[in-house]
Amino acid sequence: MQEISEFNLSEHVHRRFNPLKGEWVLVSPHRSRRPWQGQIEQPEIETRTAYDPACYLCPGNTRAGGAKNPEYPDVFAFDNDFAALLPHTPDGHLDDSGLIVAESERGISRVICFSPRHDLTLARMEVSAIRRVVDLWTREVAELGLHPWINHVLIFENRGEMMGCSNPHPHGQIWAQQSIPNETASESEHMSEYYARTGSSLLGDYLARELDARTRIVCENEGFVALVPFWAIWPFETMVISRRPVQSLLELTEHERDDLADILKRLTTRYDNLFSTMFPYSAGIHQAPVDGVEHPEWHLHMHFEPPLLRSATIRKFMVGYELLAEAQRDVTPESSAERLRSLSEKHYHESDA
Ligand code: H2U
Ligand code: ZN
Repeated sequence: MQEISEFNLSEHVHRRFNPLKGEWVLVSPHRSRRPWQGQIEQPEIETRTAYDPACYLCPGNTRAGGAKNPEYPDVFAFDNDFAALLPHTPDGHLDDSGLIVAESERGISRVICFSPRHDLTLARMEVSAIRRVVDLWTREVAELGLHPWINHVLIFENRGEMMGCSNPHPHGQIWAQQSIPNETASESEHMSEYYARTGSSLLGDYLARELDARTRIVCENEGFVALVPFWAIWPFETMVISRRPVQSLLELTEHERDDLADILKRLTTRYDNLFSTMFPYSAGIHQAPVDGVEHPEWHLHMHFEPPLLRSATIRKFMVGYELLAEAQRDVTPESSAERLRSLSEKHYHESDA
């Protein structure tokens, strides 16, 4: 009979708990060597030029909806021409025995161009240019939050074709709306419960433990820490957490805004360097609802959810067990953090030059 050794997170199958969402993830560390004869992704070939006359987002060009972009020098925001959320939806709801339920939803969808340069990404922009993106995000949150009927603002970026990004021009989106969507509602609930019980920030206390352990940290500066969360689902998932338990972007000091720009550049550069490719991801900023109420339980953070698994061509699929039971991962968060930590913060594009 095979002897059972002592339980060990880097060897034995286990489930990890995500206290932010109250969900579990199955970790199967022994399984990372399984053969792959399935779909191979096409790595994106970077052939972009600084200006593309056919791009809807380049300065001076006409967008798909007919509007003309200004000759913007740094960042540029506009109302999405194909908005998923609209400001003038009539109020209404439907409730048939709590079984067939619907509510009308109002919102505003914005598109944010990070740079006039068609060929750049956050990873390849100067920190001072990313700082302008941070400033614009902050302004947008402040302005959108002024609408009394807007309670939630999500800032996000889909990067790469694999993540459904429609255009390689560096850009992100903002969806501001009346309701608190599922992901934020779940985090809100768990942060509130923790705050009510302990009087402190769930993520602040979690971060203190990570800074002690140092096994899942990727990089850090005075204001922010980038780490692979203990409960990460995606192979190279990370979170960027503010050291100070601020509720939203609106509370960041000038210095912290610079620090956010700095850590975004360093983290996304490490991502690109991992497989020497423009690393695809969905990233988003989670912050307190703008519902006019104080949220001492909230702690600003950013999620990076990248699909790639072993190379630029093999991705993780969320199917079968993940869709029907719970999330599952093979490589441990600790080994992913170690790989990301060991990479250079000089972009491979610059090293080639
Ligand atoms: P994604 O690449 O993450 O899909 O974001 C691009 C958004 O830009 C998308 O929501 C909008 C699309 O509706 N868009 C415009 O508003 N105008 C355009 O001319 C092109 C794309
Ligand atoms: Zn462009």
